[in-house]
Amino acid sequence: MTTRLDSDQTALAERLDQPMAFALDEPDRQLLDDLVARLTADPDARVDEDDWADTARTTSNRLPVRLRRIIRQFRRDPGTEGVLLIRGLPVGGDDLPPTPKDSGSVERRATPSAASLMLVSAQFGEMGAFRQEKSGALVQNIVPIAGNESFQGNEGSESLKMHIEDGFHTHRPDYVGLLCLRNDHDNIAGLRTASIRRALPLLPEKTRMILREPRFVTHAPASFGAGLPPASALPLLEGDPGDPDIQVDFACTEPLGAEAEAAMAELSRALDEVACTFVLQPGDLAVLDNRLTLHGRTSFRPRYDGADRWLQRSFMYLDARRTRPVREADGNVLS
Ligand SMILES: O=C(O)CCC(=O)C(=O)O
Ligand SMILES: [Fe+2]
Repeated sequence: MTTRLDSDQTALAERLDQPMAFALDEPDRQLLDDLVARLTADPDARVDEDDWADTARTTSNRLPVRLRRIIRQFRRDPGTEGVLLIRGLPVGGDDLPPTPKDSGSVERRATPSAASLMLVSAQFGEMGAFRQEKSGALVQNIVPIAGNESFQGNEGSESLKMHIEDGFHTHRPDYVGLLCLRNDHDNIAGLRTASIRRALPLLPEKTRMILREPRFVTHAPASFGAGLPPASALPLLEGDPGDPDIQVDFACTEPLGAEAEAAMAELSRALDEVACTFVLQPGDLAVLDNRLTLHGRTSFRPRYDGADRWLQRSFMYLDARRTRPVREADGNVLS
């Protein structure tokens, strides 16, 4: 199923089994512009400075009530898709600079898009980033990099396999935010999502049982670099057998033995069958429940001319105490 997000918003929200969606109206938009203007007033402000992040968190309480209400609802029950789509956020408009071209690109400056992303993300949970990935920056640029076309990571442009973000990590984020600043030239790059809530009914009990056993090893993705301890065998499904959490990365998870391999292939087919594809437009923020919903990307053709696809990403945690042992000085960076 492909959803072109320039289609009629009401129809999108009303269709069954569509992600929860929210579009800012004109008064909301004015309020957002005002909050973003405050957070971007100082040209020397840096997103990763504690003071700025603290101000963004406090300011997020002034977001439109309707938006805060749907976020609160999504946190309690992320629906069948595990995706909340928020449309119409300010991302810089005509003043948007060229799409970055450097590997490992992050946004340290308090730009309008970074401010929008941090404001909304702060209502989902506490912000976090990994020291080993994208240098621990809270706002990470997701852009195609010349020479990395076939890379199974966010710098590639060939199709990216479905994955839970940082599935190998004990402290993987609870939510992942992907904010579109600029789409690809051909307007075809699609964010793919698939939730275990929709795929589970397609799996026989025997397969579910195997997926609940520690017969799968998920390695760290290439974006994490080397130097991590070896991964141990874990289940792919955990929690309530009728409504489990999922942890798998089809580029990095290794099944142990033929039975586990067959079960993982069945899981992959079931997820493909229920997958949705979204062609995000500038100002669209997709928030994924990373316990339930995998994501990937269809292929596209970058030109490396400064006008390529550009997303910004954030990671959110529901419980700051859970990650405290790996956050030095109670900061936002996990190591
Ligand atoms: O490019 C995309 O749409 C998603 C890339 C991705 O998986 C990520 O940034 O985590
Ligand atoms: Fe990802």
